[in-house]
Amino acid sequence: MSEGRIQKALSGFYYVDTGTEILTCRARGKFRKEGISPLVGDRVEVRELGGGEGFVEAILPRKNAFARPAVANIDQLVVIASGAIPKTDPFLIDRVVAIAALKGCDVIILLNKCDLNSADDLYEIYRAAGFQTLRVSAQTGEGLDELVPLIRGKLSAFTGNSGVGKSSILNALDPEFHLQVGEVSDALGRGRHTTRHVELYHLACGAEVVDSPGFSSFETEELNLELKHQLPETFREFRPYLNDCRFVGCSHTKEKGCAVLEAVRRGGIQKSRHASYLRLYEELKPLKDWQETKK
Ligand SMILES: Nc1nc2c(ncn2[C@@H]2O[C@H](COP(=O)(O)OP(=O)(O)OP(=O)(O)O)[C@@H](O)[C@H]2O)c(=O)[nH]1
Ligand SMILES: [Mg+2]
Ligand SMILES: [Zn+2]
Repeated sequence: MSEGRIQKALSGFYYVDTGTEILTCRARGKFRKEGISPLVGDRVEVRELGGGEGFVEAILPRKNAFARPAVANIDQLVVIASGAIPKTDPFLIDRVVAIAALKGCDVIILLNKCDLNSADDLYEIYRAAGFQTLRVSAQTGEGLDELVPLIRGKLSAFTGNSGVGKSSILNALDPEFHLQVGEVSDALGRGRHTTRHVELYHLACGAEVVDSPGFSSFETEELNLELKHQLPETFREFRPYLNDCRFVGCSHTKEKGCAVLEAVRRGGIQKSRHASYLRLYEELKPLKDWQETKK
């Protein structure tokens, strides 16, 4: 038995980096029965079969795990967005960010394509909410020197809607990289889902980054009861106000004397962030405490 880390997941195969070689592995059937899937970033025990092949026998305890993107043990999530072609809906960002907060995972907001559009609205929203927010361009290389120190020595996962330039940023960060990038050409500026699998890359600058397929629609799988119960806390800038509402159990949606709503009125909380909170609140409402949620 040897130990390694899953570097890539593709078509039912897991490519496990043992430090000396990459083994092409299948996962034991027991994982499927238990409803667990090995993830890129997982530390695993593998049984070698010879010829560079093996079986994933066990998954070692995880620091964290995400369904979207499908990764484990990351140090931070880099949420990539764009002010144009495609213009990212802040709700997409807020949703991912809430899930990351629930899992205690750090987030960086990276606004790409600043050569096309400086994304001032998004920049203001996330900077004001207290996120590390950077503007970059994969096209011109602008801002990338600020990004490098934030990802060096860490395992980051890039996520964001299709076409925002996740793969392009990796190509721009490392001249050795030639990842496939897609066109964003239809009228709605939708990406084409160019990246089709999840893979961990080692960059020359000393960063490890997982690239993954972008999302186009809202995934519901991660909306669970835990998020329902902790939703206000997952909005980091709400936290200073949460004990100041007039009513215990305030939902921060419409109550009189709600300190969160007051902060929104006074500009201490961005309207767009509270709008996302309301949308998530409504989406989570139907989840009942007795409902089993998927892991
Ligand atoms: N002008 C400009 N275009 C960019 C920039 N970054 C990426 N693009 C273009 O945007 C398109 C999509 O880029 P990708 O890197 O494939 O986007 P992605 O986020 O990896 O997309 P998926 O793999 O589908 O999730 C390509 O045509 C890129 O050339 C940028 O900073 N400026
Ligand atoms: Mg891509
Ligand atoms: Zn309140």
